[in-house]
Amino acid sequence: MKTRASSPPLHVHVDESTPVHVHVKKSQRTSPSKAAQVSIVIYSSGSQTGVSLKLPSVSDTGDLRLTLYQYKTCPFCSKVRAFLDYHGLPYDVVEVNPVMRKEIQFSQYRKVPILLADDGETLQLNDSSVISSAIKTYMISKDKNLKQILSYYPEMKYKDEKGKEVTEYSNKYWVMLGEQEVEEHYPSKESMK
Ligand SMILES: N[C@@H](CCC(=O)N[C@@H](CS)C(=O)NCC(=O)O)C(=O)O
Repeated sequence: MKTRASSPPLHVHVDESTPVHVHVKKSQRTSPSKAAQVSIVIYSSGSQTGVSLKLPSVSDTGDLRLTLYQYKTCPFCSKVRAFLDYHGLPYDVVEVNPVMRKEIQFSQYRKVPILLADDGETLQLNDSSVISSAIKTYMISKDKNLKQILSYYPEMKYKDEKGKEVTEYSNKYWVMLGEQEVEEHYPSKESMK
């Protein structure tokens, strides 16, 4: 189990030419309500130039319990861990044996990463891009549950040129928001990049 939440809020004072590494001590899983918002602020010659990184509070995911099925060395799994860590979301990890793959026997989708997300009902999220886009959408959307959000990423199966069945997901690179949410979170087109 991992959490990157820290308390009190962390401020790092550096000048613009100083590289800085921030290590946040791992601790036991905290309840969402106890999780702190983390912001990293860059100051130049004593004056605040702006917040460079503001992570949403863990409470934005409510009681979502996450379990990541992965191969440690898989780059797509690493991408998902980076996403979850960046957002301070706690998750359990199940290491999948790449030969037997017993740990993902429950799944018809035979690749990793797979994320099981439980917000009262256990849902299976496949594909690193779907995982990041769907969880980000969930964090922003106030009025949709995860099941509704997953319906925006429908599965498509097709055969490639060698006749092998391939599974893909529509909209996987997109955070799926309503107009009002876009205005609130991405006020300029620049900030959507
Ligand atoms: N498009 C997928 C690709 C996932 C993928 O190809 N994962 C590899 C491991 S790095 C896998 O599980 N391959 C099937 C296998 O090992 O049997 C994603 O972004 O998650």
